[in-house]
Amino acid sequence: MNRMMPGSTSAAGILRRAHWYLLVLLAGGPQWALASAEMRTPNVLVIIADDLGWRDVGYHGSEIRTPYIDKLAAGGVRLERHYVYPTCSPTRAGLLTGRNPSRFGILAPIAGRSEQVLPARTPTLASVLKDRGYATALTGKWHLGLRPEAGPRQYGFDQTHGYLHGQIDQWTHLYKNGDRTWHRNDRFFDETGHATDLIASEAIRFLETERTRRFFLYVAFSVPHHPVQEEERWIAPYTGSIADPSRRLYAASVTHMDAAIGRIVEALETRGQISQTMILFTSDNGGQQQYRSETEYEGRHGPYPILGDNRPLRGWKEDLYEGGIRVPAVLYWRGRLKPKVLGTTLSCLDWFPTFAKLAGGKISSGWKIEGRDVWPLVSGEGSSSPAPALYWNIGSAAAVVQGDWKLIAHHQTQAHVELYDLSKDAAEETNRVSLNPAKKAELMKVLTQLSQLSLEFHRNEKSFGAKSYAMNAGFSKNGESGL
Ligand SMILES: [Ca+2]
Repeated sequence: MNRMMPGSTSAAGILRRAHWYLLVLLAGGPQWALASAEMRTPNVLVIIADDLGWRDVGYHGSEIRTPYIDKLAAGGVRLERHYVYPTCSPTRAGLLTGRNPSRFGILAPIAGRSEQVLPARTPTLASVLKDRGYATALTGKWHLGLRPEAGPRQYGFDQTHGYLHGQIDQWTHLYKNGDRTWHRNDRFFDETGHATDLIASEAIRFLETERTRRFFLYVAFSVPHHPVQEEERWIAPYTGSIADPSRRLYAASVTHMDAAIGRIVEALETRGQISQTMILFTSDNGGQQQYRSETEYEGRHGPYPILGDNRPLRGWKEDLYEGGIRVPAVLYWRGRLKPKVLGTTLSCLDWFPTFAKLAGGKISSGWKIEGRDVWPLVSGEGSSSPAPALYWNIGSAAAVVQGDWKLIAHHQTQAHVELYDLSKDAAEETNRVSLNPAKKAELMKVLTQLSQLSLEFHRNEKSFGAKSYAMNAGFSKNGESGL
């Protein structure tokens, strides 16, 4: 008898054969379709360090040990000219929206008790991926609205954990003025542990959740931003190699974060998700030179005379020199992206359109996205459009990078202008304004054009200026948690 054999030639056999093929199709078809979809739509994991300098990673020659970040760099695409904004909130706004943060009036960190927020209903990477069926989560720093009602869940994240403000005590998780900020899903709560460990553990809990959907996980560490508070086990390895105690603490915080990143990557490997997950690692701005305050955190922390290291780049966090805005960054997708070092100009604005497109998301022209899809460039699978001119506005100054040239215009110093040829002078030592007046005029024109787009925002959204809000019991360290 050949009842289930497909080789039968009788009429009944042909029918049975058709049935057999149908069974094969039903059993194998959806799996094949899923495998195909997996190649096109990866999970997205964004890991962002806070104030990590250019030379604060092992693969850039630092004395700080970052073996797990180095492993991502060695196995992924090293982005050696990846631009961000010189402080926290602007970079996070740009990364999540693909638009210049000045379009939202976000020129500097949202601090104190400011009511400034990312405008409601702004499309974000999270909302676009959520619309594509992704599970979306944030753990760590938000910094695009300091109150729970302007937290990540209003902008496309299914779940959130961490802190809303720009900086926290790593152990108490209170903001520098004592306000509460540590929360889960918009409810303030208390959790015991170092922020680095808590953020990594939350990320791993999310990764270990059983689900059939793709995910977008945004992991925003609180370090090496001050206050740098580390246990002896992280400091001890640097006792003999770093003399300055504050730099030693800083190094310990970076290595601690690196180990946390190692835990997250290991969780992906253990669950067999590493080859289906695109990982972006970046810093939000350049390293900070030093920190001292007698009032913040009631004067408990610091002074820290030496923190980050941006060498050989010029300048620090808050500067428009390369040291403030050009940061360590890596794109990693095991088995999909070939390792390479990429010196092409990229921007944090590029990840919104790149990841959205990979996920099959649609971007409306009405969103006025300024980043570009750089997948052809990073993957080597095609040619990418030339890098557009990049624009910065930090209130006291504005800058533009076009090709190899950069112009910085200081508003508050009698229109003092600086011009640098980054191809010959990456350290920005020679101001070429008088040497090349034609290039200065060309870039001033570009800068003026790019600044016009921000005026449109300020005409329409006057209500989004920074305002102080009244003391709210919910923000007191002794107050009740919740909205
Ligand atoms: Ca920062």
